[in-house]
Amino acid sequence: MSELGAAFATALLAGDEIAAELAIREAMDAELSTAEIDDEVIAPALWYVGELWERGEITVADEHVATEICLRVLALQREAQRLARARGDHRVMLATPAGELHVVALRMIGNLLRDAGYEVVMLGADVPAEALAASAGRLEADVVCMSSTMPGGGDRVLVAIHEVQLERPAAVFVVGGRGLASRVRSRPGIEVCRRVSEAVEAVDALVKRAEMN
Ligand code: B12
Repeated sequence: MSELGAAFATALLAGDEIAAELAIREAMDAELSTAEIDDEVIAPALWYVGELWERGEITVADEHVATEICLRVLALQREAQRLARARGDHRVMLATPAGELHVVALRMIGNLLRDAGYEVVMLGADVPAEALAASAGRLEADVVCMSSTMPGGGDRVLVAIHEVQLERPAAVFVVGGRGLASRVRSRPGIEVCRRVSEAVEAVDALVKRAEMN
């Protein structure tokens, strides 16, 4: 916390908006609450700026820049909260297709999406296409994430997508894993990813696009 506070104060004094934003993003990533960030990072940095100003070590213009950066950072916090709340309105279902037992990547994705604010329903490994489709329909999944590691898995993913689309036409898909053949490509409503770290961004983009349609 004190390191983040120091980094933030240094950024304010340097008039470095990007470094200030990075410090606050780091605080948010470390799961500090908004109140903690306000009380333990932003306010002390401004108190320090005030002391320097009183002592004549910085100008009133420096103080104004610091305050302006803090106000922008507050807007950033609000935007992050809005995004997290909006994600909570969307249900993401995760499964591996029939015959696929490798679930580590899927579990990682489940954690990332949950942390980002999405409602996550983890079906786990080896889910037949019809069962996945029935769950997606009954639980009104907005997004279905699938992972496929074994050769031939791409075909099973495509079959699963087809079945889900019959039951739940509004659903969109994020898929990944080495079992996907090259013919499984990204197209409208389907995003193919190489790494778990791409999952949240991919789901965000698909959900946004689906809402615009
Ligand atoms: C653990 C493991 C198992 C465990 C799985 C346990 C479990 N609960 O998951 C068990 C013991 C069950 C298992 C079984 C088998 N396994 Co295995 N297994 C592995 C191992 C060691 C690690 C897999 C793993 O978790 N990796 C870590 C994750 C995070 O990485 P990843 O899956 O590669 O995913 C990355 C990307 O592909 C992407 N990604 C993947 N999915 C998705 C999805 C989305 C939406 C997104 C955004 C991204 C994404 O993100 C990750 C990177 O960020 C691998 C070795 C390896 N090289 O991977 C072998 C491996 C996958 N297994 C293999 C084999 C052959 C088998 C068996 C056939 C063995 C046997 N004879 O029984 C069975 C088949 C089971 C089946 N039908 O699925 C082979 C597959 C070779 C191939 N492609 O032909 C491998 C590569 C081992 C090897 N070198 O031979 N296995």
